[in-house]
Amino acid sequence: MGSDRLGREQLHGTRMVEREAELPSVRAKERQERALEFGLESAASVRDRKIPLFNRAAGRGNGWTFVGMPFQEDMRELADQDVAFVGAPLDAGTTYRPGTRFGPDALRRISQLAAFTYNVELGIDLHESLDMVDCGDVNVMPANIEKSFDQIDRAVAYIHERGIFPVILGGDHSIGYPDIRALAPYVDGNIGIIHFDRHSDLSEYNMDERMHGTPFFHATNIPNAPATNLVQVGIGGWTSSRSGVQVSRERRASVITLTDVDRWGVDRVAELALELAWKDAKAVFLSFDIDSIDPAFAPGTGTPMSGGLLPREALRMLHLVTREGLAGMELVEVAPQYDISDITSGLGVHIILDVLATLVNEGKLGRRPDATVKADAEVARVDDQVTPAGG
Ligand SMILES: [Mn+2]
Repeated sequence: MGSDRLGREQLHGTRMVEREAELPSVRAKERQERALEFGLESAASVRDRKIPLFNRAAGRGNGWTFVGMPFQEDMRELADQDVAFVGAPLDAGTTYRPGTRFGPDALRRISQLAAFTYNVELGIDLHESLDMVDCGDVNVMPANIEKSFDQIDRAVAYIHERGIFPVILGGDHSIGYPDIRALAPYVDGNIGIIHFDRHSDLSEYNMDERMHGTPFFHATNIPNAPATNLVQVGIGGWTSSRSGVQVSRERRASVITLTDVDRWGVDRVAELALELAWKDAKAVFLSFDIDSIDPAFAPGTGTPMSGGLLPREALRMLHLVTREGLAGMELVEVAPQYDISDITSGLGVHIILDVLATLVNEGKLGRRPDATVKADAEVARVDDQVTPAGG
């Protein structure tokens, strides 16, 4: 053995591993403390208490926020806004093709197309009528669906607690359960659910877990979210599970199929959906699965099923079923890997903005366009009085 004998100590790797001990971690600690302060404490089930509830490091869609609204970095200051967008980048609940963890980013990115927030047909400029912020993403646990539910529940409840309308950007449909669990304590009475989907999502478990075919089984176990106020629109095709349909029958949920839409027409089924969801209820939540739309228009999703709603039908229905107001909404199952030219995420954004516009136009959220005009006129008149005439 000569002096050129190679030992562990000669390895570059050994020297670099040793050097790690000498590297400072001042900035990393500062960043972590700031993230925890601004992002709030996680749910009790999360062991690592250094993980904040809201992800402050990422979740801004590579710099984009939803329709370019301000990023609410310090969540302690969330107080009197009208709308809070929040991402739930989860795909642990997908049973077939994953990818919805990238849904929030895809929605935010393509939402820049709509960043003018103006719609000529609806006669509305959302930016003028609503104070909106993007809260970034909830820190979900990719390998633990129940901890992820606790995180989403806590984050969405934080938004409800402040009387702010949450728009949850999914994520697979398993998040429907924590989204409703978060709302339930803030409603003094029953909650109706309007659920657009090709799948009934009413099974108790998929593969022994509460995956994306199960949210409404567990949501309708919540005492003030009875299944009799659950209206499911668009259910059909070859992937609906029999166990979910059995639950729908036993619990007397209402199922509106595409055959119903064709036979009775969009307006009449929408009227009925509205009536059933609101029957003896105090609030209604909208759960919109993008796969309720025909895959020709929404291919970017894990479990597409042909024969779905046309975008125009869905948008028309949404205008009708949301006009009595909503307590919150989720847009789920956008999986950008399977998308083409961002058409699915783009449609998701369109749906969200149309719902917000309807709520504004019906006087259920923010400032109505005519109220904005009146308020501006009021300000102008006061200005006229206090400003000396001249010029
Ligand atoms: Mn679904």
